[in-house]
Order: sequence, then structure tokens, then C-alpha cells
Amino acid sequence: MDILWGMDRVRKALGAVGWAARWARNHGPGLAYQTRKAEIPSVIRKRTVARLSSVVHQIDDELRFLNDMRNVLRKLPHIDDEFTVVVAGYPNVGKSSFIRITSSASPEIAAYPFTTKGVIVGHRYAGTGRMQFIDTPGLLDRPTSERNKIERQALTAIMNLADVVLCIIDPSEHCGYPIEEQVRLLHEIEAMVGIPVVPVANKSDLLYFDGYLNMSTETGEGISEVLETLIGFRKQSEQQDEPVSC
Ligand SMILES: Nc1nc2c(ncn2[C@@H]2O[C@H](COP(=O)(O)OP(=O)(O)O)[C@@H](O)[C@H]2O)c(=O)[nH]1
Ligand SMILES: [Mg+2]
Repeated sequence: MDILWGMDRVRKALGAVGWAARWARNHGPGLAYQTRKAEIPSVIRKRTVARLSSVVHQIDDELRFLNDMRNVLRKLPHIDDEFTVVVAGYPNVGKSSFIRITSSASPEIAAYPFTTKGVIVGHRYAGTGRMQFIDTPGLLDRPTSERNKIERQALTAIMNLADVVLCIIDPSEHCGYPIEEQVRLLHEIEAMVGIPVVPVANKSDLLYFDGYLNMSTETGEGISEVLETLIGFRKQSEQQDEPVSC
């Protein structure tokens, strides 16, 4: 909430609503009594409604703000408090394919307030152990210089949930990006996040890349080794749990 709106803004809105609620509690019984006792109740009733509507009018902006906030919060992806892997890499390297092939249940596509695209959240329950994967379309798929303020905030929010970043590269370059550019993004992410980054070369069915963990989300080759490597960071993440800023 702090990242999305700022806690001071949220506090101000809730404070205003609290004030209106207290006003209604304090004045409500008196106004009701006056209305009942009045010789011409309709006049008092009109006055009462006018006073009430004036109170609501005074907090109109705050109510609208809280309503907008509720709409955003409702759409936030459901992200569990469990071992979390954020999947990074240029478009078309195989991020979504990896989440699809490793998740026990169908990955959930959730709207994320910062991006026009959905965030894909996948869960793995069996085999190597419980973990969840978060895809980051539009966030960790290109150099930082191209990210705007909102996207940087979104990234900070996601990184605070993450234990490990899995950075997928595609040495076959079928994704459409030269390998040098992809490795540059990998180093940039390593320098930025302050949590372990696991680089993995995907599409090993097309090209094997020396010096990296290799996998193919098409054939399934190397996937279990990648999962083992990721889960190896679970212990570490349980010990240190510090927020990061991107
Ligand atoms: N040959 C091959 N193609 C792959 C592999 N993984 C993904 N692809 C293909 O690469 C394209 C992009 O994959 P996708 O998972 O959507 O990439 P994303 O944009 O990073 O999420 C799709 O056409 C996939 O079928 C792989 O291991 N081998
Ligand atoms: Mg994708």
C-alpha cells in the first residue's frame, strides 16, 4: 500500500471516514429524537438529511480515493507467503513455458495494477517442494533505462516478495534478441536485486550453451536440475528476510 499510494495518503482518507462515522454516531441519536418530537417533522427531517449530506460531501474525495484503492487491491494477484521465484528474461525466451511446465496446477493470470499485462503466478506443490513462480511481463524483460517510475515501483514490490530470481536466456536467439544483450540484462539484474540470481539457458533442444545450466521447456530436459538449484536457496531465504529496493 505504501508503494502504491503512500501510507500518509491512505491514513488521511481513513481518518476522514472515521471522522464522518464519529459525527454520525454522536449526532445521529439527537437528530432522530428531534425529528420524532418535532411539530413539523418534515422540516426537521429535511434539515437532518441536509446536514448528513454535507458531512458525506466533505469526505467525497476521500471516499472516491478509497473506492479506487479498493478496485486496485481487488485485482492484485494472490501471492502466497512461501518460497518465491521471480522469472526474468527477455520476451520469448521461455518464461511462461517454464512456469507452465513446472506448475502443478494451471498458472493463475492475475491483473497487476502497474502493467497492462497480467502477472502469471504458478505454484508447484509436489516433487522438489513447494514454491511459487511469478512471471514479470513488461518488468524484468528489458534494460532498466527503459523502465519508468511506476515500473520501478512495481519491481520493488515484486522483489520484496521474491527469494530468488530465475533469469532465463535463449542462446539460440530464437527469441529475437542477441545473446550479448540478454547476458547484459542478466548482469544488470544481478547488480540490482540483492537476492540470488540463477541464470539458465533455455531451448537446449536447439542449442547447448556452455558454462550455464541448460534446460528445454519443450522437451523437459534439465528442468529438474533447475528446480533443485532453486530449492537450494530455500534455507538461505528463511534465514535472511530483508526488503530490497530497485
Ligand atoms: N525449441 C524450443 N522452443 C521453446 C522452448 N521454450 C519456449 N519455446 C518457445 O519460445 C516461444 C516463447 O515462449 P514463452 O514461454 O511464451 O516465452 P516468454 O515470452 O519468455 O514467456 C514459444 O513459441 C515457445 O514455444 C524450448 O525449450 N525449446
Ligand atoms: Mg510470457
